[in-house]
Amino acid sequence: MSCSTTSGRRVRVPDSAPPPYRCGYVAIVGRPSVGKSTLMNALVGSKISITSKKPQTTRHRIVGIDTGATAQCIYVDTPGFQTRHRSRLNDRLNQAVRAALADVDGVVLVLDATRITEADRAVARLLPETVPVIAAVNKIDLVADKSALLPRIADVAQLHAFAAIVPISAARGTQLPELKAEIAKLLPLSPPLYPDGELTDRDERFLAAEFIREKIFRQLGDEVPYATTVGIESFVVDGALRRIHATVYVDKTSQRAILLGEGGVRMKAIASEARADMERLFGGRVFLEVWVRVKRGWAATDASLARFGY
Ligand SMILES: Nc1nc2c(ncn2[C@@H]2O[C@H](COP(=O)(O)OP(=O)(O)OP(=O)(O)O)[C@@H](O)[C@H]2O)c(=O)[nH]1
Ligand SMILES: [Mg+2]
Repeated sequence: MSCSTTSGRRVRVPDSAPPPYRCGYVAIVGRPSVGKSTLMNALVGSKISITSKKPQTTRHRIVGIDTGATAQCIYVDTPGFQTRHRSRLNDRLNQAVRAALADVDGVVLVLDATRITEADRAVARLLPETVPVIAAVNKIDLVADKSALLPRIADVAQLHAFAAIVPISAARGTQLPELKAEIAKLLPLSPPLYPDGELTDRDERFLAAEFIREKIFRQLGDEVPYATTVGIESFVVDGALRRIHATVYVDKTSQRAILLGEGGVRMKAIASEARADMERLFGGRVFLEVWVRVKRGWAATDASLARFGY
């Protein structure tokens, strides 16, 4: 290799060529609530995918892009694979998981270090034989007695012929560099597919709707979040300000009342938290107006689900 000096003379630089660049797609799969979206956000270093304590928070395939000096990894976050409750929406979510597994260079199966369940075994059965899979055993911060991790990892090894098993804490960032190093080994040689700085394939409209849905999942009880979807009526960029009008659709009048809260206080709190997330990610001020409408049976037919982007 030669390079110019400030004096203009060319000198030989003795070091070897830089490592070749790697780039590829990696699907993040697992049963509901194991921490898939938390992990993707931590790997990308930005909040792209919404998270909550409630299972089935994620309803879409969402790409998060991590661009480094030697590799670009394009993560595909997926809905939790649901084995317990059959519904049209759940069937769609499961289809999204299967589709995400079809065309990737590698897979990260996320598991919960505190328990391996039948639902984990069901997801493991979906894993393709031809694509390498890494097991990320998450939430190790919840395992006080670290000696309990060894038998757990032995259980995990029974699920599939993994390329690697890495205990991590996505929430704390523990062992994520080790996980990233294992993931990078799975990527094919390729120039980056996305420009540096691009974080996701989703647009701000989609992310705005998701942030509202996250606050509903976090602030409300067990019923309403699952009866809810969010549509963006208008999204206008006005200089540095974004003016966003959103509608939250619920299935029943009673759910509308719960969502609004007395005098609309609950909806106000939801909108204000969602707006803060939007301002952080979009890097500018947001004016957000949210309406709540009853749309009976929005999740009951394939046609209606498709209209809401599922
Ligand atoms: N203690 C602990 N909690 C975690 C960790 N990772 C995720 N969580 C929590 O686990 C819950 C579920 O996280 P999500 O990232 O939404 O899980 P998910 O697998 O994407 O869930 P679905 O999209 O619903 O399938 C949230 O309350 C997270 O804060 C971790 O490493 N440690
Ligand atoms: Mg998720």
